Amino acid sequence: MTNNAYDQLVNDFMVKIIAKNPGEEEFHQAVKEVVESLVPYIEENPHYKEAKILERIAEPERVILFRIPWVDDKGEVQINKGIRIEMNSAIGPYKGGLRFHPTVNLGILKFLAFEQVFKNSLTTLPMGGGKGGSDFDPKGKSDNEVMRFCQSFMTELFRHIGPNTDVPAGDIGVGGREIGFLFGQYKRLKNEFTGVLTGKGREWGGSLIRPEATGYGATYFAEEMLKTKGDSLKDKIVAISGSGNVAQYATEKVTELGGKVVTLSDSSGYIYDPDGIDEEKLAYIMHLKNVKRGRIREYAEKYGCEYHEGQRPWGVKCDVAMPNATQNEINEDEAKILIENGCMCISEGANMPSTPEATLVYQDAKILYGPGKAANAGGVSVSGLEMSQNSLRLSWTREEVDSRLQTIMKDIHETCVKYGKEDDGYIDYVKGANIGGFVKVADAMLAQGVV
Ligand code: NDP
Ligand code: 2IT
Repeated sequence: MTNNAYDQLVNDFMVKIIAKNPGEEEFHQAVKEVVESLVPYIEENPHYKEAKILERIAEPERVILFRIPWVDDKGEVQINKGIRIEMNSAIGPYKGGLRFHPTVNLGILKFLAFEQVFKNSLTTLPMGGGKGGSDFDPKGKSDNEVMRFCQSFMTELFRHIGPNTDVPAGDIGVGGREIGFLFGQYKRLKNEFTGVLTGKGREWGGSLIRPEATGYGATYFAEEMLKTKGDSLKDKIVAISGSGNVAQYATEKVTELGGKVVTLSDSSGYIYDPDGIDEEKLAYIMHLKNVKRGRIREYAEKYGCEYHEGQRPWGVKCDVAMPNATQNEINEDEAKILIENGCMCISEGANMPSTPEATLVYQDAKILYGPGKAANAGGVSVSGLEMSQNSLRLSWTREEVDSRLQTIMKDIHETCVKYGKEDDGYIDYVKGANIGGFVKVADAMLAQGVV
């Protein structure tokens, strides 16, 4: 088949997806990227086509929509939307984070749940895919307001989830504090202490290294990609976006491996610190963001470096870029600037942070490009390890979990090479991750019949 014929098949498929899921642009974007990789593979393996695996995998098994009423500190009633997408359970219970952010809607959570199916399959662990969240904005809310909101959220969600059914975790706006409140309410309603959520506190069923896992994993993935060129992170200049969970621990690991992180950001702007964000400065950021819940601008005021209001860090000269904030945060122009400035490697801690046009720029330039579903799979991998520890009623040491995480990231890298290496030696990690993630789920779906 010619490339034109493949394009036609992709377009025909997307016309149906768009008609069935109107207005869900991020979902269309995520599906299109996967289908572009899969169509040639499926033409070579027609049993997937006959069983309509692609059509089935793009339709959630179940979507739960609910009302979250709660009372703020002024005594006023507030209403938010609650959503849980149970996307695919072919290889294990639904698994994936919860996002609390004012932009959350059905299309964004469906894109995230769809990505999660392939990502979780890549981890080698038995987890299906799901995602959920709310348009609740934790910014500016008191701890008590966040608690009352989380309790109301779980008062509905609890009946749909369980340690063998659906196991949520954190994502944007959901960290240790929120998981604590959600877990407390689940336990109270069910009268059961189980591993129904991951990202729990260390003393109550959480895994060591889970907070670190996504940022560490994305850094290990960058190291693996660089290794294919006989290179490493040592002495590399690294631009990171975001300053939340993923960005913080990516900064820690990059620094530990000898790289220099020169940027971090939040939704208001970015800081540029050419001296590098060392251990002491990172401790300041962790306190600023996790305790004081302040803005990244305050870092520039404290350390006397540049702050660029309303901008993203991709114009800064770097060897490696790690977009660790949110979806579509690198566009085509920014991708071109990164390449012009000599960037050789992009490892995505965030989910779908590069637009399709940006991705094409990386692929044309043949740089090392690790897409989110491979590069950021370390977080959900350690969630999977947390589930195993909960089932065993044991807890592994930091070293044990970190070594398993490193092995998993290496395995994911190998899977990408297996399915993504081209004749000229270039590794198309997008194709590799999409096909590598697909095969296990698709075979399980075939084995389980038309369900
Ligand atoms: P956090 O809430 O801890 O941090 C999010 C960071 O991104 C903040 O600095 C935030 O800035 C910034 N940000 C969020 N939304 C936007 C936006 N619309 N525009 C610009 N900046 C924004 O979330 P995480 O660090 O957990 O998540 C970051 C990314 O990593 C997300 O894409 C998430 O899906 C992905 N991810 C997370 C995993 C995890 O284990 N936590 C696992 C795998 C992927 P501000 O404070 O101003 O909002
Ligand atoms: O996008 C993701 O992989 C996550 N937010 C983590 C999911 C999880 O279940 O740990």
